[in-house]
Amino acid sequence: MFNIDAIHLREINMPLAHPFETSFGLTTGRRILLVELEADGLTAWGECVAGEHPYFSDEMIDTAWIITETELAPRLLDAELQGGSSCPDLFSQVRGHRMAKAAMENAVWDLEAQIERVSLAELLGGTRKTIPCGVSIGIQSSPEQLMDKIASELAAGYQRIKLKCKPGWDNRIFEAVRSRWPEITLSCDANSAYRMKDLDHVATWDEFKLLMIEQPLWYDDFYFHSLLQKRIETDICLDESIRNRRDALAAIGMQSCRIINIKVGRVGGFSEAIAVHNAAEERGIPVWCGGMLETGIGRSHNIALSSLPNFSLPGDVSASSRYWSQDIIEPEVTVSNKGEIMVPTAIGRGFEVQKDRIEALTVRRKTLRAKARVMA
Ligand code: OSB
Ligand code: MG
Repeated sequence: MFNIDAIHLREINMPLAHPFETSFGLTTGRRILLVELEADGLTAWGECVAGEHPYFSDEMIDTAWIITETELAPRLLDAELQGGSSCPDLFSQVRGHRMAKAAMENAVWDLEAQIERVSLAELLGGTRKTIPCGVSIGIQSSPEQLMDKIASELAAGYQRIKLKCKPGWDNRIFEAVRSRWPEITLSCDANSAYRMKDLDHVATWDEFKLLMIEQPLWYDDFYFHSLLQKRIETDICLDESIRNRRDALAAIGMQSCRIINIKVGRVGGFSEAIAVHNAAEERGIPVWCGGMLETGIGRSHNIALSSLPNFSLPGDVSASSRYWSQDIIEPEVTVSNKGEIMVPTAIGRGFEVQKDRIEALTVRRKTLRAKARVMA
């Protein structure tokens, strides 16, 4: 059993090395909520993946901040913790706000790994020594620019290319890519940009032999995805729709998808991410780890999660340098020329947090401390 002595919340602002465009909008820089826990002389970290706007999900950094400060932090400071797995019950009175909860819970797992003196990957039940990596490539200003990007990511060794798409940036792009690279592992992610009137159109994508089509329809839908999945051969992968294990069971049961993207923030933390992973594994559904343009803190947590056995497809977890001119961890995350990241075996997350750098990037902060505890 352990207690948390203090929680430091901060917002850091970091410009992206390259702007990232999806069907829901353009991101040029990130406003990121970081959670730092102090306990018995140890320091642990969590990163909230909520965006600058509520465009990917209904959360955003400002809602995450207020929920963390007013609801989650007081509960955590009052608690006797067994470990990260204590958090879901602790936070269950608060509905939704899964990205806020995940940042807190993941920091507790980060702490637990240090207390138990094991790697975070081992604590989560990971078995892989390396993880296979793909990249997610945003919508570009021209097809030529996209082709150049793909060429350089393939040259770097990435095992799978995922193209962000939307109406007007789809068939023409897939055709151009397939005519230059007929054999590469290729997928697409629509971030909910299509509707039922587009079904015939989406059905034409079978000819591009995509590994999967990620979240083509509404962000909160299972039923219409199941109708689409019946119409096409290509596997559908759900991202936005899967909020928890029950959603995974619903989607698998309704055959709304044949692959699941797990984002630890989207499902509310490592406990639920492991539950989704296990539910999918038991039903023969492969999973992969998604990304949310994380700094090295969230990235290191994604690497640990990706070491679980059913993360059998290349994920969106890629090198720090694709996002940041300078990351906030040491060493930065690098990818081998075979498109793999080594899973750290050191105690904890396996990457040192650069506190000086974080201080320099901080624009807002708040510290919450535990009330004096009466010794038993
Ligand atoms: O849908 O997977 C997504 C980035 C921000 C929000 C949603 C998504 C993404 C990505 C990029 O695809 C993943 C990454 O490189 O971190
Ligand atoms: Mg996605």
